Amino acid sequence: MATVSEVTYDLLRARGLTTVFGNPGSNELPFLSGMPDDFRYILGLHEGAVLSMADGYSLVTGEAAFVNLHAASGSGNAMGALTNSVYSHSPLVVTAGQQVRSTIGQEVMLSNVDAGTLMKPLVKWSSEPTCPEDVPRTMSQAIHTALQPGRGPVYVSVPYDDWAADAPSETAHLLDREVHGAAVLSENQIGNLIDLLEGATNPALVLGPAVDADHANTHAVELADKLRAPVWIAPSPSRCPFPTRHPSFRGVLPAGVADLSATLAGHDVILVVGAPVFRYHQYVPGRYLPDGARLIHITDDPGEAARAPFGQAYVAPIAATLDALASAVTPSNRALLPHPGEFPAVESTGAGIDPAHLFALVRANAPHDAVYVNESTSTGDAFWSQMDLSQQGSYFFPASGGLGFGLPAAVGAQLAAPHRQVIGLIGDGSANYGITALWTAARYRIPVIIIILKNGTYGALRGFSTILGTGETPGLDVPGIDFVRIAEGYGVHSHAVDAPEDFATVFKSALAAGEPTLIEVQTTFGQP
Ligand code: TZD
Ligand code: CA
Repeated sequence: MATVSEVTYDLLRARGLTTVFGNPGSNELPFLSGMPDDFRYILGLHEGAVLSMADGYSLVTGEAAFVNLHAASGSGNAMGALTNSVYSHSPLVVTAGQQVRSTIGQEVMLSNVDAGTLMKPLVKWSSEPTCPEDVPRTMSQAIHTALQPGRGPVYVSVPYDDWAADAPSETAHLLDREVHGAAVLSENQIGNLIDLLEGATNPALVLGPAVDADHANTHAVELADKLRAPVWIAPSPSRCPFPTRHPSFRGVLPAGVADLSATLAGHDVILVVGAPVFRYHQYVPGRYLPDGARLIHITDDPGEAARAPFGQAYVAPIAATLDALASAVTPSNRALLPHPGEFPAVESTGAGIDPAHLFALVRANAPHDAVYVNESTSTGDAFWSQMDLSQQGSYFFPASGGLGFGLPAAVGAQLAAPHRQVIGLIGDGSANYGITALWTAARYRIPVIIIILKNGTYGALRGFSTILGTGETPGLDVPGIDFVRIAEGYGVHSHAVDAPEDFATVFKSALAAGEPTLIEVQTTFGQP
């Protein structure tokens, strides 16, 4: 008779979850001791890094990823990172080891008291099975729940004495279960949307991360081309849904209410696809929409549709809907949009490299299909003005703004994408929250390139101190960090540069090296 452990591993294999991102403790050892040879364990040294590595992996594969953490303390360490996974809709199956079932109530060391509620505000679903026999079914429920539309992370706590128990014979049915989804908009609904788009004088498209996640980028281009309409990326973007050098591309919408509606002034129909309406950030009150505008919202997340404060929402799959709209809409005879001109000129004067100049050098030297994981928080405008992103899955940013995602997610993304170069663009503040992922990159020889933008400050907070009028506050600067020595301590090759030509030389050799490399770049900071 098979054990709970054996059936669970069979189930994970059947669902393609043979990579385990983890950091173990005593509660997890009985699970790990049963791990079959065709599984691989990727050790991370801090649970925030473990979670974000798994997230980066899942973002690239588009599939679920499996995480194994230690009890409440390990789970707690991962919770900050988990805030990003919620808003990136990452189907992470997060598990944690629990103390022996009969002792949890005594609150012995390492018992995860009330484990089912620990992650509740963040995860889509959370459980501790009520008995050992129900562990495989609970794990199956967790995986299918994570992957249902409105994807998101789930959590399962398993007492460690459950793994050796006999699994009921009927659990074998779990292995070949499938959960299919089929809802698409009706012909009538598509027809109404087409009428609206064709009847618009000046339509605009606003695209969000789900367009990229659902591989709908080319459908978005077709729709924009047929409508001859401008395209913005929805505010606070965590992915890039549209080619940044396409004539329709207008950049990222500002993340304040008044600024956003002012940017869309003059448009009568605004079609938002694959984004919440909206992920505002800075509080700039005002009117949600410009005069005379109607907003139509297409999302695959029922929660996004329900909580939006305005707009007509349709809950539907993104790629199928965009495809249907792009195929059915009559091409417009509005004027063609002009091709974008040259990239804005860049130069660096004095000590250090201007961030826009750095991005121009990255663009000029990196492969065209490189994957960028960005966690440099004061350089967004420079990034979007200098980069040429055209392929699906080229850009990731922490979806909830929780720092500590970027560096580990770049490592996880590179593990998932051996044929694309992954480049982490990480601020000298942000790097510290996920720095231990460097060790994982070295240990498993994951050839990611991490570029540290070292300006010695929490630049974005300096920007906010201007917006909020808070002036000079404590805790704004991070001088005196030597990332070259830190990286070498973890076993990663590293270089420090402060001149554009040196960066280009070092970057080219890193691209050729096929090994994890960190480049610390002295950058300049201009008050945003
Ligand atoms: N802690 C966590 C986990 N997430 C956060 N978002 C913050 C703190 C607050 N925070 C920001 O929102 S941006 C920022 C902090 C500390 C500065 C990051 O500095 P950086 O990048 O060096 O990475 P810039 O370009 O200098 O802003
Ligand atoms: Ca900084």
